[in-house]
Amino acid sequence: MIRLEQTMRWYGPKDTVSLRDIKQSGATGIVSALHHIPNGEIWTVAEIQAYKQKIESAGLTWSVVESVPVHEDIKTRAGNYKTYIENYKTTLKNLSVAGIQTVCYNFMPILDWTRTNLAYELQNGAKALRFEMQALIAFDCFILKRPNAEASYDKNQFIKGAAFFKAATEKEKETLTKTIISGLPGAEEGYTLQQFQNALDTYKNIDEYKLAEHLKLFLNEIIPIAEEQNVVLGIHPDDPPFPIFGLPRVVSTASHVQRILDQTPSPNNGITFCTGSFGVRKDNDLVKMIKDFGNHIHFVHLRSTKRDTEGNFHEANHLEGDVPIVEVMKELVLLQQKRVKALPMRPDHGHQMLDDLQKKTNPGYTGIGRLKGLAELRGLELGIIGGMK
Ligand code: DNO
Repeated sequence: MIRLEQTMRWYGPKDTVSLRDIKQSGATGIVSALHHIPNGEIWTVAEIQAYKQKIESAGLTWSVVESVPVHEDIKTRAGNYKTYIENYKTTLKNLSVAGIQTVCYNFMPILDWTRTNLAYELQNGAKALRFEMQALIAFDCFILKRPNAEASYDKNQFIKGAAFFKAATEKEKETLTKTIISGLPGAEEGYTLQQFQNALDTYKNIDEYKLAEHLKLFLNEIIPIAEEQNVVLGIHPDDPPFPIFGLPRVVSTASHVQRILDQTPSPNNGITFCTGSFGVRKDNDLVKMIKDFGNHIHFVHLRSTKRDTEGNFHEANHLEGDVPIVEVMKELVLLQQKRVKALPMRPDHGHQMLDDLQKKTNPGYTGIGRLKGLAELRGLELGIIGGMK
């Protein structure tokens, strides 16, 4: 039976987790990007080849690009968006020339993934990433002071946010600000408070429908190139999968995904199935989503989150939390059997634990936490396959 391809994300030569470490984890594929190239610029064949060479000399394969970032001008359809779309097409062509044909991207306005606490201590002393609504509100209403921010929240939430702000020390406020707007690993962009407010202003007249339209117009241009170049594209869901800072969201639910697939019909137009992001919403039936969108799932992020009823969540152990990971894996094993090529998956995020607690690590991307996640996930997959024989 063909198994899922085990991959791990690598942030390039500056990553504290080396290619050799990843090799030792048992992963065979690397998920990476040319992080040093500014958003919107063309990735040349020479640069791509050199990076690929580095990965291959460690005995690994560059399986997935995560991400070719979509420039803000494309999302707002302003400024130089036409040039950036042309550049995007050229980058896809160049990647294909180098033999890299799975590309992950997202269409989240301004901020890539967002958390409010990067060191949430679990009962066992390990640290997890956490998103807390009251912290977000404290930042939005009292630190950023976004005009009319209060209207985005219900009264109870707002009161909790105000209390959170009141109790926070200056240092805590500073850390919170940095956590939200300085850019988490892979986000490629960070902002000052003023820059962030300016960026928010560019979305003043863009609601969900307009943003969905912008995504459609973008995909209508790049999918034909992807088809021609045999490149598959997987859009990553919004993280968190609900609006923040009054910004529109277009990849949070199953019906959002359906709209993306209907708007630009093509086998190359697909998704990165991130169980952690989609799984934060109770109304996302993950198993049904794999059944419904299977042919369009080009890449998988496996992790679990534990949510409460107030919009807070933290990253759980890979096999625990709210994601029905056993059922999800069963469905992925079935999906894999219908495919000719191995579907790349990576353990997403992981706790900071053991020796990594002493190290400076990329939030969510420690060596040991991800090694644990990957080991558990491949064991689960093998057990399921074994039970099917
Ligand atoms: C976070 C990641 C995201 C993801 C991008 C895809 O850990 O899952 O940053 O890479 O949203 O474009």
